[in-house]
Amino acid sequence: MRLLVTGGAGFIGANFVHQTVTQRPGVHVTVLDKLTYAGNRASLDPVAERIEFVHGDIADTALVDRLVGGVDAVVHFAAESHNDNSLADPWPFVQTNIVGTYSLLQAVRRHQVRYHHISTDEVYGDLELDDPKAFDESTPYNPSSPYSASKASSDMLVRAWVRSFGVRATISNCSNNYGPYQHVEKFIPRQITNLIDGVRPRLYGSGHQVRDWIHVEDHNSAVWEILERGRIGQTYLIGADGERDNRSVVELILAAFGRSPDDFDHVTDRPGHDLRYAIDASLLRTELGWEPRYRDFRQGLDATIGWYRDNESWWRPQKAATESAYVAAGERVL
Ligand code: NAD
Ligand code: TDX
Repeated sequence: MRLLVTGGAGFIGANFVHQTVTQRPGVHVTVLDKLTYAGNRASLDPVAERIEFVHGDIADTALVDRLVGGVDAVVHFAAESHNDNSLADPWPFVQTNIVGTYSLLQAVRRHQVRYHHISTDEVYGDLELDDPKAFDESTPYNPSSPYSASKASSDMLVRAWVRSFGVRATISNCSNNYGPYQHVEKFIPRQITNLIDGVRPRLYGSGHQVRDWIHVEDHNSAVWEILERGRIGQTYLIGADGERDNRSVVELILAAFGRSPDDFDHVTDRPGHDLRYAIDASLLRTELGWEPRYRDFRQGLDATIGWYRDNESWWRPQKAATESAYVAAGERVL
C-alpha cells in the first residue's frame, strides 16, 4: 500500500508516521508538509530513511495532483491547528484548512483515491459542565473559533464530495491529544517546558474548562481502524473517556515536578473560550472494535513529561518565540 500523509512533520502526523513505519512495514509512506512554524523535520528523523518527504503546500494543486496520482490512499492531517493563532490572524486557517482540503478533495476525486480526513471535536462547539450527553456523530455543528469554523468547513466539503462526486472518504473527529512531539504553544507541553525552565504554569481564566484527553497513539490506532474498515461516507468520533478540567491537569504536572498544587498563574482568558468538550466514541468501539491502550492519564502524562525532559533539543528552538508571541497577543498575569 502507498500512503500519502499530509502534515506528517506536525505533532499527530509525525506520531502516525512513526507508528505506521514500525507496525506496518508493507506501507510506503510519502509525507507532504509545508514545514510551517508548527512543522519540524526533526520529528521524522527516527524514520527518515524509510519514508519519502516532500516539502510543499497542500494548496499547490499541481503538486497535490501528482502526489495523489501515485498513491492508494491519503490521510490528511495538515492544518493550522492552534485556536489562539486563529484569533490573532484567521487567514492562514481559511487558506490551509479550507482551500487546502479542497485541493486534496479535487485530486482524490480525479484519481479515485481513498481519503481519510482528520478533524476535531471542536466543530461541535462546547457543552455545559453538567450536560449528561457527550458529542456523538449526530451532534449538530456549532463551531466557536476561526480554527474550529475552518475545520467544520473542511468537514462539510468532504461530505459534499462523497455525496456529489462519489469520493471514497471517511472523517474522524477526535478530542484533545497529548504525547511526544507536540508544539510548545499547546497547553500541556507549554506548562511542562515552563516548569523545566523554572517558570510557573499559566492557566487561562479560572481553569475550570474541561478537555477530553487522549494519547496520540490511541488517536492514530483509531485512524488505522477507520482507514481499513470504516464505512465510506461515515464520520467516527474518537475519544478515550479522558475528561479533566485544566486546573487539575496543571496540578498533576506540578506534582510531577514536586511543586505545590497552587504554584501557577491565572492569565487573561481566551476570547470565546469553549467550556467543555466530551466525546462518545461508542460507534468506533462497537462497529470497529477499537479500544484505547492508554487508560491511565497520569501515567501517560508522566511519560510525556519524561519525553520533554529527554528531548530539550527538539523543543528549545521554539520556546522563546512562542512565549514572546503570547505576550505580544496581550497575555498578562491576572
Ligand atoms: P500541528 O500544528 O502540530 O501540525 C500541523 C502540520 O501541518 C505541520 O507539520 C505543518 O507544517 C503542516 N502544514 C500546515 N499547513 C500546511 C500546508 N498548507 N501544506 C502542507 N502542510 C501544512 O497539528 P496537530 O496537532 O498535529 O494536528 C493535526 C491534525 O489533527 C489537524 O488537522 C488538527 O485539526 C487535528 N486535530 C488535532 C487535535 C489536537 O489535539 N492536536 C485534536 C483533534 C484533531
Ligand atoms: O497556556 C495555556 N493555558 C491554558 O489554560 C494554553 C496554551 C491553553 N490553556 C487552556 C485552553 C484550553 O481550555 O488549555 C486548554 C487546551 O488548550 P490548547 O492546547 O490550546 O487546545 P484546545 O484549544 O483545546 O484545542 C486542541 O484540541 C482540539 C488542539 O489545539 C486543536 O488542534 C484540536 O482540534
